[in-house]
Amino acid sequence: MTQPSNFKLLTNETAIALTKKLGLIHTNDSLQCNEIGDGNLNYVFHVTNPDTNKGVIIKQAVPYAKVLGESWPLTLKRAAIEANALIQFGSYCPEFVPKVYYSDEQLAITIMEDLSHLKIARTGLIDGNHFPLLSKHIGEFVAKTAFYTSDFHLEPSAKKEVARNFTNPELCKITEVFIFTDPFFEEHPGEFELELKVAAQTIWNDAELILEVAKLKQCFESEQEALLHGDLHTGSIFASDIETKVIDPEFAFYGPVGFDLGQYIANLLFQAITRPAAEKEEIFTYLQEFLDTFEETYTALWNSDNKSPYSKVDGYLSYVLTKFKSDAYGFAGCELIRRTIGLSHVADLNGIENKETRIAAKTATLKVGAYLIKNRKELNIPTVNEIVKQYTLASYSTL
Ligand code: SR1
Ligand code: MG
Repeated sequence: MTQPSNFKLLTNETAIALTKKLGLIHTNDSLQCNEIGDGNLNYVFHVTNPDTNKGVIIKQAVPYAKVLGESWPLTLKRAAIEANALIQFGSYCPEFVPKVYYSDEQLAITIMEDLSHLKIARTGLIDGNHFPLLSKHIGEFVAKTAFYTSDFHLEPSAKKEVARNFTNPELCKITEVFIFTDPFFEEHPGEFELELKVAAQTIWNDAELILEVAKLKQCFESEQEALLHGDLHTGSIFASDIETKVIDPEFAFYGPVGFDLGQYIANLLFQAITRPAAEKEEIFTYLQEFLDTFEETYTALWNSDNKSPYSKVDGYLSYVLTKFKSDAYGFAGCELIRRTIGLSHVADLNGIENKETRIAAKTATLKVGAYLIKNRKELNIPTVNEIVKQYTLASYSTL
């Protein structure tokens, strides 16, 4: 594989040397470094001063997708896209993204704020931690980034310029293949347990569903509504009970707003599906708070900062919000299905040790996913709540 001539993989030693050279941690003493990357694509070095506990994170992309192996070459430009997206998002809501200290396009490196005092939201939710502000923060984050990067706020030519800088075909291709295509065709099987074959076949043979997925894929590929994070699942969010930070926007591109909304919704739904009945309610509160905050924040920005000559036209805002939400439920359905019978499974489901319970949870996930896709235009959170309860009860009662 050809690599850019200046590209060199970091080691713990060179990561420390770079941190010292840039003066990012003031010390005369020795620094420590661990490679902590557990994601699908990159290496992540955590450099710290053990005396003060001050640290930085150095993220380095490699010229292929780690999870797929060297046979899937992948642009190093994604590191620059990620750094630029963090900077852009930080200009709208600095409280919700890590600070970027340094980036090097040749080495595909971004050095950023150490967030190790926080927990990855997916892990925290699985462990039963409570994040009372998480959904309010993410709702505000998506509303602000979606509004400020759209044609409603930017001059159309300025927006096209930003969109050009965030053209991200290789990372979009991962989504197009692994979320919108492979899980829906029998001839492109993903990874899943044999016991799910019948449920998977139900998806592949559902002509109505497949047509709706085709429409959602078309929406993802062709609509340039706003600059998206592009991979806003709960593994891309650090949280505590008071703080929330969105990380990893290497999939950032101009796309449909519902995609970011839908990713977050789906990844909360894994929790709603897998939790015992009494603990599901908390997740539905998160979902409702998320959409409420998104809508309130977006509406306030629309009323104060919308530059479109049509902004005051009766029904226009409502039309836009309704479209975002129906796209969101559809995209959420695709995400639920791909994390179950496609690539890149989630710990919420795979971490269920008892096989029968795990298969029941995955079967319910597939059914909820298909329902969201087909009924996306009529949905709201209370209805989704009912559907999740019905399908989880039905799947578990067949045990
Ligand atoms: C090949 S990368 C697999 C998945 O990991 C990322 O987080 C995205 O969700 C992608 O689809
Ligand atoms: Mg990621």
